[in-house]
Amino acid sequence: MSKTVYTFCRYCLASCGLEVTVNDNRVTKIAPDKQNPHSWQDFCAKGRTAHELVEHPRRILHPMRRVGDSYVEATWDEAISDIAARMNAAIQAGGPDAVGVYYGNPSGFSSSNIIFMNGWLDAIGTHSRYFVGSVDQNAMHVVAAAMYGSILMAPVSDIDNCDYFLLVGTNPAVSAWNWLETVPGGWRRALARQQQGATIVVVDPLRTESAEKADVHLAVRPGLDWALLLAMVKVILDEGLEHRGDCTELATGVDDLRALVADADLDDLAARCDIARDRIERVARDFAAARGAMVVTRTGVSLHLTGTVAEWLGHVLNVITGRMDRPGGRRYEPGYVDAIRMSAMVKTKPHHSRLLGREMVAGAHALSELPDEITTPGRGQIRAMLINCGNPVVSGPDGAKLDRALADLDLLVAIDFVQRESHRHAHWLLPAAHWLERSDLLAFTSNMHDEPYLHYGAKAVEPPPDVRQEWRIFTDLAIAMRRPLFRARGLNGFITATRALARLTRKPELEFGPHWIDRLVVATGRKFNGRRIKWRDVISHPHGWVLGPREFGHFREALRTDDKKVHAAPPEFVARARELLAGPHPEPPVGYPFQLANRRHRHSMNSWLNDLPGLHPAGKGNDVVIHPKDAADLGVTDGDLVRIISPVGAIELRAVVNDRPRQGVIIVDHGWGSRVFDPRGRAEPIVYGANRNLLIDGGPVDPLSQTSALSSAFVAVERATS
Ligand SMILES: Nc1nc2c(c(=O)[nH]1)N[C@H]1C(S)=C(S)[C@@H](COP(=O)(O)OP(=O)(O)OC[C@H]3O[C@@H](n4cnc5c(=O)[nH]c(N)nc54)[C@H](O)[C@@H]3O)O[C@H]1N2
Ligand SMILES: Nc1nc2c(c(=O)[nH]1)N[C@H]1C(S)=C(S)[C@@H](COP(=O)(O)OP(=O)(O)OC[C@H]3O[C@@H](n4cnc5c(=O)[nH]c(N)nc54)[C@H](O)[C@@H]3O)O[C@H]1N2
Ligand code: SF4
Ligand SMILES: [Mo]
Repeated sequence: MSKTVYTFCRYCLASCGLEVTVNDNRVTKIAPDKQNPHSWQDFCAKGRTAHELVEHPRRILHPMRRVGDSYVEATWDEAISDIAARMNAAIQAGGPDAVGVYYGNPSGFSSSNIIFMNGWLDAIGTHSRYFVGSVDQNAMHVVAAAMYGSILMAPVSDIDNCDYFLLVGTNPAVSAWNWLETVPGGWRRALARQQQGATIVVVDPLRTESAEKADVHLAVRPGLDWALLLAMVKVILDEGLEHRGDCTELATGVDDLRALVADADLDDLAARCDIARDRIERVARDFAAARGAMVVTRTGVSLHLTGTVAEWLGHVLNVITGRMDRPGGRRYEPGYVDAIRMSAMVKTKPHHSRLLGREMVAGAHALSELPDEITTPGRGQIRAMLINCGNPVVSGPDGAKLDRALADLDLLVAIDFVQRESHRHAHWLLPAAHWLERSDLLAFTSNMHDEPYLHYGAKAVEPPPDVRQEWRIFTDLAIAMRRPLFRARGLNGFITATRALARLTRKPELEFGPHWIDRLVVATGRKFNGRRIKWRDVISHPHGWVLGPREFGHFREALRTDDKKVHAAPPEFVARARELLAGPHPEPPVGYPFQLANRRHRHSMNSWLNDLPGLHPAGKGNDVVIHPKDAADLGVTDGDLVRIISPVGAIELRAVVNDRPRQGVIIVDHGWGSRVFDPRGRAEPIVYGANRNLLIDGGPVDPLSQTSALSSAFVAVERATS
């Protein structure tokens, strides 16, 4: 029997609408849903091949328990009771912090996963929470909290009215216009504006696909965006090009910015970022003069030791030139669920890490701290760990050190589809449901879409019988550990009662679960056209639902700062900027003359889709791109095997010689070199390419965001002999 299911892709925030053809519970085709009014325009091969992961020949289909060096299938009851007993024993011996969790990027695409995981972590009372944000978006959270009063206050781009795009550290031609915002077809819409006369400036050490289309490409020195952006702020303030009204009415702290730039020298800043002063001045003046303009900053800005200051200065440029909440700038989208207000209701006490004393960012500690927290004895030492949607050995810094620490645990549990690099020491592998097997309501990203949008993504197929969604696993663990989910006394008993009732009445919807929360969220959401949305309205819009036009004028009321103003110069950012200004110009350390840059590929998703048969048909793996002049100095030619060495690791890859990187910068794509194991069939692991994050020292971090220098590490390059 064939049917068509309309849903959306949950690989990246573009959230493309999909038309999925299903035959006998098997997906036979995935196409863009062109009836989706909002989000199908970024549709790509990753969405088109999504069912290949569902049918992965190495997929984990039952809970699997480690026995010696191999795995055996077990029942869920065995898995949950063993894990619960071992976690309780760890807590008994070392306190609640002895149980830790790492949650990766895909967890953000399932609100039920995040909500119930936190409910379980609260039940335990552990602070040992590690989040992928510390390898990508913490800088944004830190800046949003300090300037706008909420870690979630991420303004969205008003592309169709923009005349001047200043894109810093982003390659939307490949990664789509998404990162705490969903702007469907954003890059194509920006190019359409360019056709109508808009200017696109791309700031990137690499000549990327986006840079190639730009009117201006500023090939900044990696990690030096702060100097470039500070120079632009200086030009604007010194020359009186700022938006007077917003600098006094909307924002506080502009005088502190004036004082900061008064102490900075344009030639010094230009020399630091290695962009000619006159080019900086021209871009700053044109940006300030444009009718509609925006700065967009992304991972290229944040994955450095100076990431937060650069992220902040990007926001500062928008604020002081009057781009907030104005056409062509960055808007606040109220959406139908006010996630910002909801998150403000969750009061959490600040927590400092045991060993380094660093405070949590966005509710979690930094991944770089995890290995020592596992291996260093003392009360609170992590002895049991759960990895939820993550591959931190490949995605985070110093994978080898983390791998050694994970091997040292008393208990490691991974919830995933297949066993990847980070799960190789797991004592338990728990099979997760893919989003094609799961219904999700787009709710908590409601403020991140570039128009008010609601979509209930129905599941396309039933999961294999022994595969479970994360929320169910966390609920079962809380019950088995006898710790009340969400710390709500009596809730576990209530859940058990609803389960019994659901069984008795054969009405599964009576069992307490995320569908209760979805309905509550919709019922209490914002009114549109004077009335609240009903659940049946949600269901009757299978292609997604644009709830109304884009509106301006909600930004001010949404600010969560005490004085309802934008804080343009948070003292900790100013202090860090002064520290950087007082510091020396960057010099490569002796013996490590190159900087290691990173790229994404349209057909890769961080570390986890690369092994699928339908992606990368031209050949799987990564290589090292070297500038022709550097290659000549090294005696390297195209195709040579090259060794890349850092103080913490070494990898070997084939060289590709071209002038995409600046001289002195080499490119190695991240996400490769992750083994995929075969716990069922026991065949050899599959692996393509090398893990370039083995070269990244996890020690140094941006003091404000705690993010590692994933995109500006210094390395040495030499020809390998074989
Ligand atoms: N050098 C360098 N490093 C980087 C980056 C970079 O630009 N340069 N980018 C960084 C960025 S932006 C990010 S977001 C991180 C990503 O870092 P992580 O989130 O730690 O890693 P991923 O590679 O996304 O791996 C996700 C894992 O989740 C599994 N998974 C997918 N969907 C589900 C699901 O629904 N349920 C469960 N249980 N599991 C699921 C996948 O199979 C995979 O094993 O990497 C970062 N690392
Ligand atoms: N196809 C695909 N799409 C994705 C993803 C994916 O893995 N594959 N991942 C998704 C995720 S999790 C995220 S967070 C977003 C990320 O979205 P983006 O941040 O747009 O990611 P990238 O495409 O890696 O672009 C970052 C750019 O920053 C540049 N860069 C590196 N260092 C510097 C620097 O010091 N200064 C400046 N100015 N630029 C620098 C890099 O060369 C690169 O071109 O993409 C999402 N979309
Ligand atoms: S992975 Fe591709 S299809 Fe899926 S949401 Fe992102 S851009 Fe769209
Ligand atoms: Mo990310």
